[in-house]
Amino acid sequence: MAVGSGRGALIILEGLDRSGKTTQCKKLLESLRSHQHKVKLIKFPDRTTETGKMIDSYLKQNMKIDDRAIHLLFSANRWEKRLEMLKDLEQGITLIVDRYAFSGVAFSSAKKGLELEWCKCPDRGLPKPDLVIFLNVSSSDAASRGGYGEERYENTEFQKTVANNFKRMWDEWKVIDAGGSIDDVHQTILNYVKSTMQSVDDKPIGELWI
Ligand code: NYM
Repeated sequence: MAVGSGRGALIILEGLDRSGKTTQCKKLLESLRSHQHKVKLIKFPDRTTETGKMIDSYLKQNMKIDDRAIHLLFSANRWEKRLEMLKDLEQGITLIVDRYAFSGVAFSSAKKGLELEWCKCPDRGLPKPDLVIFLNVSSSDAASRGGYGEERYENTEFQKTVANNFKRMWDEWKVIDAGGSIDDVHQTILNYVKSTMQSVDDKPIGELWI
């Protein structure tokens, strides 16, 4: 593959908490970098910005925020990165994104009274991913991987509802069995990512859910 031709690809990794997304994002970054691709890793929520600090405080259970208000904050946390993301993509940088609007919708709509369609609205128009990879792990397997239960949402019942919500959106995604070895999962992801990077070329960047 020619390095540096065309725009970058927008690659999203999604999954339940403890599905191995963060490990896989880092391995993907290292692997693409070692082959001289221009690539960046970003993560949502970005806990460093002002909205991100409030989100962090909410997730650590230090602050209560209304369900719809926190949903909008998570969305704002993505919108504030939009211009930077578009600039990077146009400059040929591939973006690997650890969670995106799909997490926003799957987690918020697991709460009573928040409809999936309502939850999608604030993120309509964000840069549209060229590839969404979903790391599929059962909620009980995810729970048995370390560190579970420290933050808001990290309990098996809630994650089951989140998993069902993800399934309502996953028709066009690459769903990968995340129960395999770290290296096998990595290879599968890498193959999908490489073919997506080759295919984006100079195709215009789409808008999500429009
Ligand atoms: N989360 C993440 C949401 O509820 N809405 C969102 O829009 C996003 C991006 O935040 N349990 C949830 C999913 C996770 C938590 O994510 C923090 P992470 O990847 O553990 O930092």
